[in-house]
Order: sequence, then C-alpha cells, then structure tokens
Amino acid sequence: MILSRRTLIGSMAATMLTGCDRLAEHENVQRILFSAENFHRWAQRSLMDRNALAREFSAADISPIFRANGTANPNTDAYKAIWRTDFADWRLKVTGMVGRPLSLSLAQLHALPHREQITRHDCVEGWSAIGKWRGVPLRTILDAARLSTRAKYLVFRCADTMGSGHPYYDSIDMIDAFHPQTILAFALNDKPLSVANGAPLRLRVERQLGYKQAKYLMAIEAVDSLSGIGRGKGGYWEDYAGYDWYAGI
Ligand SMILES: Nc1nc2c(c(=O)[nH]1)N[C@H]1C(S)=C(S)[C@@H](COP(=O)(O)O)O[C@H]1N2
Ligand SMILES: [Mo]
Repeated sequence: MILSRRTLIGSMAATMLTGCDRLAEHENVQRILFSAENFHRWAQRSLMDRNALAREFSAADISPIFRANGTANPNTDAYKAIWRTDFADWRLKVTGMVGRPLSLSLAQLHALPHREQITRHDCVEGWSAIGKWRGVPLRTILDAARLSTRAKYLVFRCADTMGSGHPYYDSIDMIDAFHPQTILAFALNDKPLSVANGAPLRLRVERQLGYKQAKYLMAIEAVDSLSGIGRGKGGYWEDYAGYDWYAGI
C-alpha cells in the first residue's frame, strides 16, 4: 500500500499526539514538559508572534461589571493614608537599572500621552471580563527613565500584602514591556480606577492572564535577574502557588 505524504504526516502527528496525551497523564512528566517556563515561552515564541496585538473589542462589548479578584482593598495603614488624600501623595517609583530614576505623581502620569484599549481579561479561576482601559504606554516611562540595555525584566511592586505578609509583585520581560498595548492604567470604563480594580494605577499586559495584571502599583524596578526577588520565581503566585511566570494567551 502506498501512503500519500499527507496521510503519512497526518498519522505521524496523530501518533505523536497520542504519545503526548499518555505522557501528560503522568503528573510529573506533565510538570516537566508543560509547566516549565521554558517550554511555555518556547511554544509561545515559535507558534505566535509575541509582538502581535491582543484582540480589541468595541464599546458595546464592555462587561457591565468588571469583577474584582484577589485583593479588593490593600487596607494597610500606608495605603489608607494615600487613599485618604485621593492619591495626591502617591508616587510611582521607577528604580533599578535605569539612567534616571523617576518618582511620578498621578498628575504627571495624566499629563503624558495616553492609550485606550478595550480588551478581555482572562483569570485562571475561570472568568473573563471586557473593559476599557486608559493609561500611559509603559515604553514612554521606560524611555523617560533611560532604561539600561542590560535590564532583562521589570518587577512591579504592589501595595497589598495578600494577608500573608508577602507583598504582591510580578514581573515581565522586555518583549512585553515594549509591547504597544502594555500600559500603566489609571482609568477603567472612563472612570478613575476603583480601589477594587487597583487604584491608583495598575499594569495591563494584554497578552497574558489576569494574575500578571498587577494592581496597586507602587514601584517598578528594572533588573537583570529575578533570582534575588521574593522566592525568585518572578511573582507572588509564581512563588507561592507554582503558577507559570509566562502566562501568555
Ligand atoms: N496587587 C495585586 N494585583 C493583582 C491581584 C492581587 O490580588 N493583588 N490579583 C490578580 C488577579 S488573579 C487577577 S484575575 C486580577 C484581577 O483584577 P481585577 O480585580 O481588576 O478584576 O488582578 C491581578 N493583579
Ligand atoms: Mo486571576
């Protein structure tokens, strides 16, 4: 019997899939192959362009309620103090591997060029919401701070401590940092960001899952390694729950 090339490749693919499925049944193998950050990053890079845009929606698609998840109010003394004055005394610190460290007020951020985008937020817990975000492209801030070409990651430090004493934080690489839809958002659905959704400022990194969208931003630190930060996995959920550092969608 002569098999056409297509049939042959088709059946090879089927065999490989079955093989993979069987392997995946074994949790250990699954962890090594599919949970490893390297595999995920490799798969994302080779299957899709990481600079491609996330889908943008129309105003009619906006969810009536953008539910809050995780911390809904940091409730620390420091946060209450900045909240009481409507964040007039809050500053976003930009530090680490930059030529010019910054300390930016909300008024200064409002004065910079904005970007607006209506995107879908997907949480690993199984819910999604479409919202309209307004904020400053992160690259604008990085250019102003003269980011070092040796910096590999940005670490986002948040005001909430998750009740555990470990502050929420997360990190992204420079591909996402300079992605055109990566913004520091101060408004959701044409209103100032609510406390529940991360006031006064949060990250939107639209090609990744919900837990990468750091709320209650206090500082951004440019680093060349994540090993000295937290438990070294690049984020709160990465450190304490084993979530993947790269959560591409
Ligand atoms: N600082 C901080 N950022 C956070 C969280 C949090 O608890 N604290 N939760 C994350 C998770 S899991 C999700 S799904 C989104 C939820 O954003 P929302 O509350 O605006 O829906 O924020 C992410 N960023
Ligand atoms: Mo989430």
